[in-house]
Amino acid sequence: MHVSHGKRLNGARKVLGTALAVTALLGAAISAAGPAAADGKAAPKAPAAPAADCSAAYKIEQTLDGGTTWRMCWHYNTYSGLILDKVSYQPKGEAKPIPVLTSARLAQVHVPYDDGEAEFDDVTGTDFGMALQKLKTSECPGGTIKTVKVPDRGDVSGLCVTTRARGHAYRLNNDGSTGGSGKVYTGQGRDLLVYTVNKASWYEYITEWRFSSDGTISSNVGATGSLSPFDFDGGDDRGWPIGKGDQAKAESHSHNVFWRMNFGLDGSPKAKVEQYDSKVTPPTGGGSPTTKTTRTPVTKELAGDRKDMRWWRVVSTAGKNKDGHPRSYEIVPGASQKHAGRPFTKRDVFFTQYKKCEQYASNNPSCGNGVPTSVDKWVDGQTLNHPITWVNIGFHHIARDEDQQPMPVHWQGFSMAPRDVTAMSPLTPGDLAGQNGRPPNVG
Ligand SMILES: [Cu+2]
Repeated sequence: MHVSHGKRLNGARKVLGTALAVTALLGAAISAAGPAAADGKAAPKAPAAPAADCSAAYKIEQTLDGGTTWRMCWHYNTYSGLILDKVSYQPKGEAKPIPVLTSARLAQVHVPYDDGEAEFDDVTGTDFGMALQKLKTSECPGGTIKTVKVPDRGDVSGLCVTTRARGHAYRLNNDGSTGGSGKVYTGQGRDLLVYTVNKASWYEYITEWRFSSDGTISSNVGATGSLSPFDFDGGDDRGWPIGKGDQAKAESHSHNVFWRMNFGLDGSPKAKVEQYDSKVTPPTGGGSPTTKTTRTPVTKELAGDRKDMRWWRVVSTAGKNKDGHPRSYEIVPGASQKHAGRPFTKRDVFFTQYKKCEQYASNNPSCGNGVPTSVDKWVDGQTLNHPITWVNIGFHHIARDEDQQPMPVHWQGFSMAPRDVTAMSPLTPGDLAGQNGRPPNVG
């Protein structure tokens, strides 16, 4: 086990009390009362929402602009904290919710300090899940704060469900000169936001999930709270002076955040993974550059690296849109500073064949003795037909004076964008519903 708990957890004990810290150290990732056991009673039947069969307290449902409805269940675990289950998407015009994700969650926050003396797995190695923060009403503007049953801590009002404007969803000046109506079509988008704040010693992590009216899902982790007070001893090449002069150099470190997604597109765990690469060839002499895109089916487990013009998608084997195209979700990583320090941080994405005990990207507690504990080792050539998608987004944090106090939130994350989930944009105004595919000749 490479994780050195040392100074960080000493601090955590002080904050949270010995009992909590010890429970976390023993690795008791107890699922909080889940949907079925929420109150000991049978869950009421969900009305007309087959994709989210959980009791009301564990159900999230939100209709957004354009008539898009997102539905999901949630539960809570003392490692990852918030876990989303049975996420479905129902844009206007779809008779039934389209199942997208069977489950989605944070799978690690790995924090190595630059001097090599401290390295933390904040999700599995601190009190992350236990230290769910009670949210003030003002932290969940326009929304509802749900109560979370945290093992050994009781009820915490810590899950915010709200909506937020995201600006322009689309705009089209359907110019009369090109045969259009001369009308301007435009819409402002809204997102469903679901988030919690978990404390990991001095840091506080905001885990945010965002579901857009256009079918996009994003997750971002925002780090705030305080810099570690025990790490003000960074040298010139490993820290940054914080405070007067250069007496105290806050030690630089990375936050390598991992997510784990179990897709369930169209209700099936079976899916295909594809990698796309585009190669640009500059013109020889006159003419213009050309670009060729190739599709590589990912038939076996993969540890993947990002590259310009490379992307991946998870493709449904169970459903097609009304154009006859298989539904898929594309993985869209955000800005990342990949950390080369560990085999599991060296790669940007992993696609592994589903195995129940493989839950955390590193320091995985649930596979038992002798089984490798990190995601890189699970990529061992198995055929991929029930892929689990892992995304790693890194941030090298060189502190700055502004990080005190509290530290402004720094965000890192990724998106999953719908690709051919619907035959047209789910937000297409009724007037334009006929404009699918090659336009008719215009005079
Ligand atoms: Cu940091």
